[in-house]
Amino acid sequence: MRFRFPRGKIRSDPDRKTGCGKSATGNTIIGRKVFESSVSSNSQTKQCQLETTVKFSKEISVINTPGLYDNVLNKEEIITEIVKCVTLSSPGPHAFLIVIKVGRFTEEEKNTIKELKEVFGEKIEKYTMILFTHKDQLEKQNKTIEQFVQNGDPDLQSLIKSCGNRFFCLDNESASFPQFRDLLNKIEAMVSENRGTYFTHDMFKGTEKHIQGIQKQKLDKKVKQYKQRHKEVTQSEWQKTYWRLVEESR
Ligand SMILES: Nc1nc2c(ncn2[C@@H]2O[C@H](COP(=O)(O)OP(=O)(O)OP(=O)(O)O)[C@@H](O)[C@H]2O)c(=O)[nH]1
Ligand SMILES: [Mg+2]
Repeated sequence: MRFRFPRGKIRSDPDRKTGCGKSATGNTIIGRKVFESSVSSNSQTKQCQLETTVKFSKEISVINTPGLYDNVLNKEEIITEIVKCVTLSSPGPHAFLIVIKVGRFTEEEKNTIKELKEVFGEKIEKYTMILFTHKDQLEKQNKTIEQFVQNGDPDLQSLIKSCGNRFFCLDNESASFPQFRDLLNKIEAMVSENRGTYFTHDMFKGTEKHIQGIQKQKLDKKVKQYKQRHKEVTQSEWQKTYWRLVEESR
């Protein structure tokens, strides 16, 4: 599937005062400010970025992406970046986190899982969790996230339901170790439910189609030439190179 939106113009989003906190969430998980996160009425993150940390003797990689409803990039550019993120996490991600700011669930966000399924296929639901940010704002109202969800928007409830009722709420402003540990436990519970499997390419036909659109033959040729010239490359070097070749093949 290919998405087409008029190019060049910033789509105005009256709801967008700042981002929902994707980059800030990435920083909380990594434990350092590695992703640019700021208050802005225009979308800040335009490219995927992979960062890795080691916690509890485990290597944790986080890939930050632009928002699905970014108001600077067009839809095709966003989908390309998000598809790229799945390849960056080769052999595949264990978890997708859909980040939503507490108290702000826009019309566009209601379609999130539908759009992700169109690109990545039905199985993505098994690997997805809803991650709310701005827990501090909820606490000011003496509300728990469970209360917020129970008394909240039915569309939000059905989004959570479609993701196996998995959700978590973070305060990125005062990112603490217990929050990180609890989030990691929740993600690991989902990984166990999936018996440790990661989300792989053959699970999503839409992505394959998308990549085919990027002149697959031209790409295959470039990959072959590169591999002939470079016999030993590390996985992270290869991930970077692969996407450079994808860009060159467009
Ligand atoms: N109070 C509070 N502020 C937060 C929280 N999470 C994020 N923010 C703030 O919200 C603003 C936007 O956060 P970002 O992480 O840049 O949002 P984003 O989703 O990455 O935005 P784009 O990359 O532009 O799509 C920043 O000023 C963050 O400091 C939170 O849990 N509590
Ligand atoms: Mg960002």
